[in-house]
Amino acid sequence: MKGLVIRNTGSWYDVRTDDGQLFACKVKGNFRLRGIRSTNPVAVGDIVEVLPPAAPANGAATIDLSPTGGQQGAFITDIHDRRNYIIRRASNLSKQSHILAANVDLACLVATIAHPETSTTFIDRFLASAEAYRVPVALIFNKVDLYDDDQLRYLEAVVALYRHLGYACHTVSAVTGEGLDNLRSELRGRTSLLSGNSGVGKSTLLNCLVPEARVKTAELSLAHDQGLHTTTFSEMFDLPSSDDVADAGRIIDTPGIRGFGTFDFEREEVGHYFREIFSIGRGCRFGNCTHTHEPGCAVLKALDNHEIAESRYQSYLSMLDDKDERKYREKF
Ligand SMILES: Nc1nc2c(ncn2[C@@H]2O[C@H](COP(=O)(O)OP(=O)(O)OP(=O)(O)O)[C@@H](O)[C@H]2O)c(=O)[nH]1
Ligand SMILES: [Mg+2]
Ligand SMILES: [Zn+2]
Repeated sequence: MKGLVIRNTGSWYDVRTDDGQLFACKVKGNFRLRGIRSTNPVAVGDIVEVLPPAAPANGAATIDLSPTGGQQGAFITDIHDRRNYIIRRASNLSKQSHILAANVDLACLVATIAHPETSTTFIDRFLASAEAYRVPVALIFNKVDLYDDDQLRYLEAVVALYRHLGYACHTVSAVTGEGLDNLRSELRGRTSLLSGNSGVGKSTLLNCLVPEARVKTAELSLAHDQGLHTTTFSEMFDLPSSDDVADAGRIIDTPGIRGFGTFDFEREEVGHYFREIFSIGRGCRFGNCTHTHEPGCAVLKALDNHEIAESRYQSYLSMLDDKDERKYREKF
């Protein structure tokens, strides 16, 4: 039976089959042979084959249900080919990866200018990873209700930078509801992932968009700006449809992440994942220019002329550094 993985609790996977049944599945067999070493062989968004539990021999209609309501005793026996997936490496040194979600149409990064602050390096690493996996992205700047004038000005500059690069940007507040209608239009008809640091309001936003979800969020507190890692597993929800919108889309809430680990790339490839560095870099004298010291480097020239943002270039350098670090450690 074919189904969609909608929840990964760590102990089991909830799968909704085409006929609408919910199964709490364990994984049968070894999917690790498929080229990625990941802590979770199956991810939310995967299309899988499910082996339902055997019917009780005596005909008694007792089905054990999991705490989330799925029928227990089912197995995932196969995973259909993934259109794409978003992966996160536990750390730069780790070969182990975690698949955040599979088969997504849009990866949304929820970011905040303050309470807590999302660094531009984090944003750029997320964007670079999405470029590498060819997944469209949108940036959602949340908590606009909290910002003072300086922070609002900074927000405006950040949004202008990313819009100029061609990324969709939304400024929203999960508390006042500002910007949510535009966001709903962006999500319509697509399967979207919500990612970002802990505490930026992913789950709070999800509860606004899907009121019946009622997922757990952190207690409102002004004392701490740090996230509390409230969400501990990924889960997919259907956005409510209406008379004029048949398919409002699906949205996946994920646990907050501290850093966005890197993926495998070659040094001269890093620039391919920064749109403006890629296009301006075509004018460099050397085809394998790393845009750090080479003569005739068009990127360094554009940086001097302020055609490339300093923050973007710093993020680019930080990803180059990762690569160095790994090479160094691998040697020893
Ligand atoms: N003022 C304000 N507070 C918000 C907004 N969105 C979320 N919050 C608060 O921010 C805190 C963290 O929200 P969560 O939704 O739990 O954050 P999360 O991103 O899901 O965090 P993790 O599950 O830990 O990754 C909570 O106290 C929310 O009430 C917003 O737009 N404005
Ligand atoms: Mg959460
Ligand atoms: Zn160059």
